[in-house]
Amino acid sequence: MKQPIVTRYPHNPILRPEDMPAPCCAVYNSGVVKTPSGEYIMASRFEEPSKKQLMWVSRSRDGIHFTPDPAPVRLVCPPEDREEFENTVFNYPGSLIGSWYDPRINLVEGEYYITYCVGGDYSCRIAIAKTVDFITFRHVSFPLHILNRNAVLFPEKIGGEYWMLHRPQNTSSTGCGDIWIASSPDLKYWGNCREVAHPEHYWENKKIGPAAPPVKTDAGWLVIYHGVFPHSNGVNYAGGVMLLDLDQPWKVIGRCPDPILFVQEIYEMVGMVPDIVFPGAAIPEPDGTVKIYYGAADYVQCLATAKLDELIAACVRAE
Ligand code: BMA
Repeated sequence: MKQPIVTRYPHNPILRPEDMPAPCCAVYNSGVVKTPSGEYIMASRFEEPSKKQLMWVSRSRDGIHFTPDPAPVRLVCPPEDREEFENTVFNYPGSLIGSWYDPRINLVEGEYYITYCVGGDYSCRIAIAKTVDFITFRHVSFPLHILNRNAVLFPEKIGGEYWMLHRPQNTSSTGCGDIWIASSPDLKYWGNCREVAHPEHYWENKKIGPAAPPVKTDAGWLVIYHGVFPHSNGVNYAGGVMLLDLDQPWKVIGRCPDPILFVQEIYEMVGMVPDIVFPGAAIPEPDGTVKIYYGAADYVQCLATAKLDELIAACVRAE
């Protein structure tokens, strides 16, 4: 058996419902960023007892011990888009009415953008917001039409355009869910959509979607993604890794055939939804390691680490 390239933090979970300053059913599927001053900021999916989903920010000096803010994130919208925003985010029809969830934090051209999902399975949309203080998130756009989710932004323009990986909701050339890419001149109007990758292996054969915002490396854009296996008793989520071409990010240039992170620990098996590991951030550190943040069992937030060169090698070996 191959050696695992991902190591879990031994004292996982790093954030649990009981750590939060308000009644909480679950806190998970977080996006994380490391600021230039070395602070780690985490935006988590926060489930109220009412089942309403909010976003809640926590902060840390070491990337391990996080202190939650006293209140959830405030989502605001400029007046010109407010009607569409409120109808989409606060009054949207679907199974998750009034829900905003699964935030990713994207540092794009030096500014912080949050990509997140609104609506339920049959009405989900991607939303983009911008923040400077991680207290207030200001609405930027709803890229693309409904039935898209899991968006992450590339940290810089490529060929003069912004780029976003996303997952159309359970629709694709293979009948599963694929990773797609779109580009935009301004982060508001999106198009130029094309398929990047579809499920290729058993462990991901129901669907794959972007997980962490892409990390630029000499070998290509490193993308941690999630893959879903249709188990007889539900679904199993795992994390995979692939490399995209630096100049043509719709081209896969390497992909690890095996999951790098898969359900093994009890806290990943027991929660609101069993058998889920759902990565949302990959933070490269100066010592060559990468912190991988992931939600477990739709209940708690966890941390694992890997070496950047081993993640790259795992993709390249596959070619
Ligand atoms: C997806 C999203 C994720 C969740 C996963 C497993 O559809 O809702 O937030 O972690 O299902 O339940």
